Amino acid sequence: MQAKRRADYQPPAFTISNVKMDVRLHPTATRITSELQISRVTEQSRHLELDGDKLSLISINLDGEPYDDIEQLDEKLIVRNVPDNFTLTIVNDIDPQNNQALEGLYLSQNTYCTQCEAEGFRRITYYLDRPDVLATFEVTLHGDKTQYPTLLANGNPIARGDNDDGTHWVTWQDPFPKPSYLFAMVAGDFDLLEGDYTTASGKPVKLELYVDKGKKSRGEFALESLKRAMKWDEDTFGLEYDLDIYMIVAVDFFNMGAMENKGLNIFNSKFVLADQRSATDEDFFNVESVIAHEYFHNWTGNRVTCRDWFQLSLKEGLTVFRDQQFSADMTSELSNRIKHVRVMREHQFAEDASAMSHPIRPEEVIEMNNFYTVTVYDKGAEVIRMFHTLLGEEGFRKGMNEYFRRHDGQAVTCDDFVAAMQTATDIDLSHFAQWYSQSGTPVISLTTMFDEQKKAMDITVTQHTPATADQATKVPLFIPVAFDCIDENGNHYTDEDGKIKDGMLLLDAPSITLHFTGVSTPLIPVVLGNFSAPAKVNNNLSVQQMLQVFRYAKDAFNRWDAMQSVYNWCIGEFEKGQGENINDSVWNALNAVINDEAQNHELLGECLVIPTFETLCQTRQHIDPNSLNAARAAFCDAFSAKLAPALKRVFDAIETGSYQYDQRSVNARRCKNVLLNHLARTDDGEQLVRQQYADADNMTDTLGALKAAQGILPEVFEVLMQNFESQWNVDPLVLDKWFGLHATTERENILSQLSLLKQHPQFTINNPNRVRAVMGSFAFFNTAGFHRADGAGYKYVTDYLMELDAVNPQVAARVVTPLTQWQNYAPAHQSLMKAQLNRLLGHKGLSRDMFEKVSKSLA
Ligand code: DPP
Ligand code: ZN
Repeated sequence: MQAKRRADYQPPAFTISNVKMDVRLHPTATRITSELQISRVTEQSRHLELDGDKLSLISINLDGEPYDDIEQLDEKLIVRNVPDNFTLTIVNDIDPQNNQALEGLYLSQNTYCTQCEAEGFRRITYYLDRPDVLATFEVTLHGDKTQYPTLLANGNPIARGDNDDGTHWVTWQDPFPKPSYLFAMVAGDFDLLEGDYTTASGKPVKLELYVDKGKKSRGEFALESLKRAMKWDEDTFGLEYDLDIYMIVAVDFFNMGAMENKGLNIFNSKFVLADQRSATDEDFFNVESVIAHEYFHNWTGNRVTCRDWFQLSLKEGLTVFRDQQFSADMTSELSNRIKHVRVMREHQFAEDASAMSHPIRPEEVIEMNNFYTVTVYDKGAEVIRMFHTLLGEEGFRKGMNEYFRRHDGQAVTCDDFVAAMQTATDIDLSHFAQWYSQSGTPVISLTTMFDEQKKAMDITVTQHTPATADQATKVPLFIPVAFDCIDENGNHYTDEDGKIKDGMLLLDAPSITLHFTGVSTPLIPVVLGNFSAPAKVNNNLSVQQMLQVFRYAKDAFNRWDAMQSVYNWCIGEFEKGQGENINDSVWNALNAVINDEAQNHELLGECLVIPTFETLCQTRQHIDPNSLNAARAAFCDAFSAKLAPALKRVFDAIETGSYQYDQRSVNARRCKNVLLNHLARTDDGEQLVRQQYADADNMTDTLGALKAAQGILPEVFEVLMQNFESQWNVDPLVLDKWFGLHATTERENILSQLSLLKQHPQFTINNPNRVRAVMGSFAFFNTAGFHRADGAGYKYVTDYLMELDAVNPQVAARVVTPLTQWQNYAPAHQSLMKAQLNRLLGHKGLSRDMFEKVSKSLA
């Protein structure tokens, strides 16, 4: 299978200015008639090459006449010897019902819907299916009137009527030229929530949210979130919505989270439906953030789109940054920042250390669907955040204005974005732009030299990016490092030469030495405040110094991070079998943290979360997963045993009141549930868990009780889980939580448990949410089960992936990720993991998606 390279980009030889499409829906033979206005743009070829996949071609006309000078290849249709300007009319059939890959047009339960990004439009009709071909679309949908009363496509409805055969039709027109990946259509029978919005310049917009029948009340929060997002984008970036109507449709079968199709977003119902009883605080947060993300794409993605798919981060990194800023404004800056840093450390750093390592703008791709990654999205957003840090709020806004002024209506590159930003700053961004081409996680190391006599201290800050699978040599990057320095009494210092400006050191060389004077004891460097760059830090602090950072650092993120380092150190002691090295001074300090921050539910809640196994892996090598996991558990046991009275006191004092989704209550519930997790390991555990489960008036607390019991109180867990299942059996989204909890429970017989889950009447391999809840959760988060020493966990996942790959390659290629990240583990695990990857590679009919990831991970 051939890789495409960014360097080989060629502009299209032809372009399409207008598409007129007629769609007659039928479960197994939907008829598409598409009339394309085509012009030659370069002289490079006499033949037109269209993309098409799994289509049955019925006829082709050129300027109204049947045309037979064509050639049909596997995924191409070549129309030979075409004139410079012409109309091509193509008729073809497709089979939505048997489309289980969920790309192109498919049936989700009884709803027809589409997913075209990245290359799904070619499964609907023959087309120049690439983002730099922009056309206006007019689409007429015909469908059964009773079964599909709602017929939707992009843009505005311009006509509708009835046919003689019991079907009806609606014509939609989208005046904005768009690439095919933003095409969408939907047919179904829904409950509709309606809203209105008036833009800052006074234009009325109709808002429509389509959900499954009976789920209307669960859509209200999403609709309100949409209004908040529209307002925020006007206030923050001066960006207004441009069509008369904005529609969102929720469907149950969806590969991604949601899709920003012009004027017609299609969403995984998980990111639309939320109410107090069925959704957790985290679900509410995610709904608001995904609704905003897709809305923000209307400018960063749709109005200005990508020239080619290598530029994906142009729209995704930028839009993730925008949704992060929005969420921080709607909720809280600190908990948002921590949430995103966790994603970076748990998943992005792991990706960068694996065979799938790639820069935020990849160089080489076999299957584009494999590049909707934490690197392109989340590291991409971190790069945009660094622009924001370097340019400041005002400069960033100025750069964004320039970006839209230059490129509205165009398909552009990451370099175009950087060039627009360059107009708003005196800093030369050419060095900074290396972040687009270099993969890997830079490590920032600090070494200190204290001269007691001169009362002086030097701190040398060095950067190093280790080689990655895709790039052997690395260059020094331009890294904004937030820099503070404290002494043991909490006094703050800045360097003599003023290299640190406004608390920021621009590390633009392999290393920089900072000089400090007037210091009587060694200083403690406090770096990367607010996670100012996507990097790791080697700071060599003692545990006492980490605790001082927690006490004295100004930056709340640094304080949280110091606690993470303390826990990481403690777990390290347990790994060495020296848990007793954690002496009373450490336990007393932890006790003081709990007491001192008892009122600060937000900070305390975050600070009491012990780093996950995945995070711990990022600071270790040749890991024996089971020893590390056991050391972590042993520390958690010691933590709750030593600190029980303080934990319990704070737990008892937290009043969460009756359910409200507001920041104060979210913080209180979060803190309470984190405390419950620790208390579950104490003598009071069982009673507290049962009590909370019984009293809960909301899903956050219900789930909090179940999670606290999981793996710690097995009998209580079983009883409560049975109760939960009987209550929520008919609610697929809630049942996914139940599936996920079972799949992540560490227990000896987990594999037979997984087999039972797969036989559950509500489980189906065709629904990505269900597959992710069971197999995804197991592979990603059940450390003891997945990493069993006998390799049975790896084999179980592999067997399933062989089955899944034939159904839905995109989802299969996601779930395989943990197996491909074998590099970090001890040799015994490496060979067991590679053995399974080899089995996959030898599997007949492996998809392009799986082939790319598996073959790269074995290369
Ligand atoms: N729907 C995906 C997202 O919004 C891909 N565009 O990120
Ligand atoms: Zn996106």
